[in-house]
Amino acid sequence: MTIHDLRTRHGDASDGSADQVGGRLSRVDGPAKITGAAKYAVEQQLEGLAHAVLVESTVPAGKVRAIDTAAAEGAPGVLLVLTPDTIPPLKTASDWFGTPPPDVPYCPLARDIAFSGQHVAAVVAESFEQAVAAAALVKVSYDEAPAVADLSDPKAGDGIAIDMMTKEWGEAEAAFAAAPVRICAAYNTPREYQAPMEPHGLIAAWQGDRLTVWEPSQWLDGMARTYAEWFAIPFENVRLVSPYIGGGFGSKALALSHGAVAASAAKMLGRPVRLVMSRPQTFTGYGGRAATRQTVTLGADRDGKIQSIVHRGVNETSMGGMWVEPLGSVTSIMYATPNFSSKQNVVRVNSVVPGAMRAPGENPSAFGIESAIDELAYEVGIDPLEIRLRNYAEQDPHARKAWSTRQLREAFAAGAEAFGWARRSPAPRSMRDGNQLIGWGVAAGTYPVRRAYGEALVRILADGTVEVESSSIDMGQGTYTILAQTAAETLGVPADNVVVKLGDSRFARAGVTGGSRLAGIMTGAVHKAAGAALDQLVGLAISDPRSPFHALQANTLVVAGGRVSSPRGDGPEVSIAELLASVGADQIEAKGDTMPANSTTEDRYKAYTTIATPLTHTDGDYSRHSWCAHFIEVRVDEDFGTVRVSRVVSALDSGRLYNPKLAESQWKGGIIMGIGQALLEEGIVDRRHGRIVNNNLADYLVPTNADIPDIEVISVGIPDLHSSVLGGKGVGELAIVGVAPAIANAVFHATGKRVRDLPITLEKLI
Ligand code: MCN
Ligand code: MOS
Repeated sequence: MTIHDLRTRHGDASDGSADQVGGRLSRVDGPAKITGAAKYAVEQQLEGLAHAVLVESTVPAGKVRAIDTAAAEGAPGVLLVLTPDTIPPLKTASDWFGTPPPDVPYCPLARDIAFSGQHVAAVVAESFEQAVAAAALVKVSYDEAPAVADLSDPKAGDGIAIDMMTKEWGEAEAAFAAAPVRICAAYNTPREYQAPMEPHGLIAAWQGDRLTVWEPSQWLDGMARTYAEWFAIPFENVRLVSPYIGGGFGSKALALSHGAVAASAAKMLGRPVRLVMSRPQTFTGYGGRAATRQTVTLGADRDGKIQSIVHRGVNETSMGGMWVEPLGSVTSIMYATPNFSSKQNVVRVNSVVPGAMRAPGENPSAFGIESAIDELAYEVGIDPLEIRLRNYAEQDPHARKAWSTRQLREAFAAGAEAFGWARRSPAPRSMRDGNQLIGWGVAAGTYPVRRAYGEALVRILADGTVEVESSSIDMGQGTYTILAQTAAETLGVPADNVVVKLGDSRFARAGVTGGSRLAGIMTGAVHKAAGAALDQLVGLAISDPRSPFHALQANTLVVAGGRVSSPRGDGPEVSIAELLASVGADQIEAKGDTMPANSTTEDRYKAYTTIATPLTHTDGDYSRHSWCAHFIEVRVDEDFGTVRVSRVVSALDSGRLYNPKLAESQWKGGIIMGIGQALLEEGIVDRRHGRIVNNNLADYLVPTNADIPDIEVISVGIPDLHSSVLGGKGVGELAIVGVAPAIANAVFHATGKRVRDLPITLEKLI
């Protein structure tokens, strides 16, 4: 099977060998990680390394009155104490759209406090322990001001209307008023945190006006641009290195103020500086998922057909920054409705600006609409799966365009079959096992196909091995592996002979790894670069008089298993290494990218260092999304109200899968995170101090093995060439979407109690 041959059953080309796209090759970076050979950013051993530790505000609002650094400066090993007064001013950098910044200085240490945990000072010392000890001696006094702790603070108000988010068609309010069946409920999600295993941190080192930063990064080119702008040096002078990343989940795409502090300290000292956040600091160093509130009202016929959806959403943002969590994103596309209205506000609170966390927008959006349609199902007495099919959207109801592919019906069918949904007894509290109430819930999920551009370099070396280079990254999704497969298949070499090098901003450019777009972009770019390298190789073999194929006068050759031969098998057969040796070439190198042909250098810089990309998911004639259906069983202890997820079957449409083994792993990871969101995760705010109290992995609960049952994932995708070069759609974020409502729906089925506030903890059930 070739790369152009898309006869893959349900996009799951498990018949493909590991050397091909679609094969189940195990992670090629796995052995390095397991044996400890993989070096993470802050593990670099550099001569003269100094250690920085941050001092953070203990009040949520007000001004720093004074910082007494005397004791810290006199402490053993201390090299430098940085405060807003002693750190040299930087330039303000542009935002991620590349908007030209205001010409005002930027200070990464704050005098004006907008949240508890804001960086106010930093201590740099010879050793990490000395820096920690001295940081404790820095005395900061504040003029405290009243703070808005969170969304439920009476001072929070209704917030600011984000008109851009308004989506409306028909007469939603009137149709709701006229509908025979009406559902109206509020759904809330708390602050949640990415909590990757590897905390934020970096090493910064200067050589003259050149800066090297070893830092875990989901976006080398974007972060390099920010560092360059802060320090007013050319983009080319910044090198970001991030070959291995211990998870990001959205939290590692941007250069943050702690990075500016470390790079400033390194510059001042003329020594490399390492700064690693403590686990508590990671909770305020970058914002987690914003807390959200939604009201969903559904007007329907008695047979469950939706006539109107009115949706209002609110998310929290910070005092100075703007984060919009698009709450109407699933609401507006999942079901067909003639009348629709969705609006959103944001409310400013004294917190760090919230940020991207696996499926921002879609995730809380699905909790609202997928809970509400379940409520409607019980109201009209129709099976929750059947009601979803009755309201199936045959085209994108908002964009009014055909779906590129939407295998959601197939997902419902395959999931229901594997789960045994037909055996469900409809009434709440009607299924039990001893004192455990059993509940079966279903919910759908979706994530848009975000597309952008990518670039790759492919090099065939003299010994026949192949190198692939890209400044894109692998934080655990499988980029190394799928790019090795793509190059192997395109060139006709074993995947074992391909070395993929990622995570260095000096390599061929790539944009942000966010929005589940990297696999589609980079398989396309590598396919193109490898195709160009293959053309060069075959061209040489045919045209060079020294080549064993020269006399054949063939117009093409076949490369398979790393060996070159004529299509009819009538000539010589040599290895790639032998061919290169015969023509005296020590390597072949080709770059490939997916940018439009006439792109300028400026276009490229913009495409890779900003997110101002013109390729929306509804560009052209189609609306492109991945889809899924989750079927979940819970067991609720009738006496204690404890909820356990005992079975998960999910059927998912991500188009063609580049590597089913890795896609399944991604999907399961998303589902596990969804189980955490449903039952455990919640940033608890101490309203007196505007502080997250459970800012550590003992108190901020994430699921462990004992919380997770067997999870069955089924691929129902078909190749979607409107979505990517090779026919895949997004995988990374899809599966978290819809898990929490499926669990809430299962809990209702088990107990008769509807929980509309995540997480579903036992006190909400008894
Ligand atoms: N894949 C596939 N077939 C497809 C698409 C993808 O087999 N059609 C597989 C590949 O192994 C690919 C992976 O799925 O490497 C993810 O591809 P994609 O959906 O394009 O997502 P990205 O590579 O852009 O990864 C980012 C995405 C996001 S946005 C978050 S958040 C997230 C996620 O991936 N964070 C993760 N998955 C994560 N997984 C780990 N281990 N750690 C994180 O921090
Ligand atoms: Mo993912 S939250 O888009 O990095």
